[in-house]
Amino acid sequence: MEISPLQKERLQYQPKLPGMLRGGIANISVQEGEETQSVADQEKIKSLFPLTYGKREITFVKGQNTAPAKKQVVGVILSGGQAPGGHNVICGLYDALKAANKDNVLLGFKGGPSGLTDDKFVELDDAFINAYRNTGGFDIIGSGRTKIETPEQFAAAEATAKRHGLTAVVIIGGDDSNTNAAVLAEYFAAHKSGVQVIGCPKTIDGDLKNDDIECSFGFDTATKTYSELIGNIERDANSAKKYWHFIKVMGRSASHVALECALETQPNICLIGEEVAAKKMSLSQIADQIADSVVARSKTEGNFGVVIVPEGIVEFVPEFGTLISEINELLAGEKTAEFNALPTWEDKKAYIKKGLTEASWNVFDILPENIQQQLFLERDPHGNVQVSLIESEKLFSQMVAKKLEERRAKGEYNGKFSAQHHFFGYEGRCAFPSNFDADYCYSLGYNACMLIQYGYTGYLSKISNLSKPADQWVAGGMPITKMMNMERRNGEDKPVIRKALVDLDGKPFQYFAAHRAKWAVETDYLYPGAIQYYGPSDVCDLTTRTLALEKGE
Ligand code: FBP
Repeated sequence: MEISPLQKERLQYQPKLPGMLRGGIANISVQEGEETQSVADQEKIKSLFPLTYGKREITFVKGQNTAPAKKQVVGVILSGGQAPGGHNVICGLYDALKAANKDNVLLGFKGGPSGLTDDKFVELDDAFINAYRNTGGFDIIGSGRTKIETPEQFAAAEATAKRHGLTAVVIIGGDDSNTNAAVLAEYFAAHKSGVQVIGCPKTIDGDLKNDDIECSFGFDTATKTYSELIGNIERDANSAKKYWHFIKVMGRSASHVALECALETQPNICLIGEEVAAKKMSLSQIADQIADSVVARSKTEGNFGVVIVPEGIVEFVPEFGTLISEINELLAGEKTAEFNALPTWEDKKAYIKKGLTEASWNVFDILPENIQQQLFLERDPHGNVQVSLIESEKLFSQMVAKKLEERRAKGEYNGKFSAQHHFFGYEGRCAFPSNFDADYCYSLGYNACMLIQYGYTGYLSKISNLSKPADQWVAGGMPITKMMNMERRNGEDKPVIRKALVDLDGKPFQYFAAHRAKWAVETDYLYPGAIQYYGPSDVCDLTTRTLALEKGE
């Protein structure tokens, strides 16, 4: 297969490991720390995870490896959305397994968790692995969003494990997938199947983080990719001075991606969903905030600007949330068919008006018609509105246009407003991992092997001190149950890893809040440029602004 010159070079890149993992497998010793407890709902979580709850924190140190010599047959799964660096987790895991014992085996289960239940696998060897080093994507074995949750699925996973003599499974995934890893670990422990389960923290959304996990992998590369593009658009906007660009960025619920891109590019406006919710802002207030910037800039800088909109924004707008749940109620069960059978959009609107409260109808009524219709397009298997399909970048630009015409009529605005729309999501999920993600991911995989060797289960591979150079990184493990609490999901209380939303008191948001008034009016754009893989370390190994600010740097 033909490969690009950059890919050829990247295949040769040797990822950096934390200092304590650099002396070879024989020289990695373990230190156990404090016993742990879950972040909340301790009694409940303990009762649900009697065998894996409360285990100790783990740190690896330089020293004599005392792990029992045992042949390992490990299965690895990529779960959920792609994130740059996933291949390197597998490469790090493979290299450590082979360094420990060349007879160790690594099986890649294909297409996500269903690969384990359906026993679809490939045995990974040097030739296979070498073609994927430091590359983006999850195509090495594919990914999927199947959740292992029914008794039949657990039994099928156990049968696969028995068939191959698996000693461990490594699940590379986000909060839901690692919640699943904890449940699977407990299941295997209860069935005395001898299979350990280790998780690795993945998601470009950056919402799998807490006191122990400083960031999920992929966030660094994805936000750098989006920021490069946003910077390029800013420069184009500042050159032509004729467009307002509305840019939606991925991040299903939390706004970490939008915030990081704003810190890297200093746009005129960046909406943060968590702030919208905290201040209970309405759609109209948000549109006014953007219109204020448009009006002010039209008088000084010109009729151009850049607005970043997080993908999950509308869910954070309280009145919109209420509208969506009323629509979900209104069309529950058979009522969807009744609604779909109505011949015209006008008939449908009349049906909706009858079924909504007055407050929600008023919100619905001010939406542009294309957005109104998007609310009734595709629905998920539970019959809910798929909020991520709503083109919120267009929603806000259309609302702003309306606001500006009102202001023009009052003599408050005399500019020209022309909008361009963009959505940056998939283009960032499979980029060549930045040096940071390449190093971090390789270390996560290598470290997962150490956790397996030392017999741990229900742990998340943990690499910390990430804002420092890699030789100062700290390798270890954290029981997944420590990160869990009880939450209501689909009408039931479920144990889940707590999702990290943007902390409005945290330093990244505070920095943004302290500067945004100036950015809204002036042209203070920052142009980060493309990810650099070769060159000075202060460019190539740079971490995110979010991580640096969180660490007080
Ligand atoms: P994960 O949480 O599985 O990492 O996926 C995150 C994400 O990339 C979101 O940013 C986005 O909303 C979603 O996946 C898109 O999912 P899909 O690939 O199924 O369209």
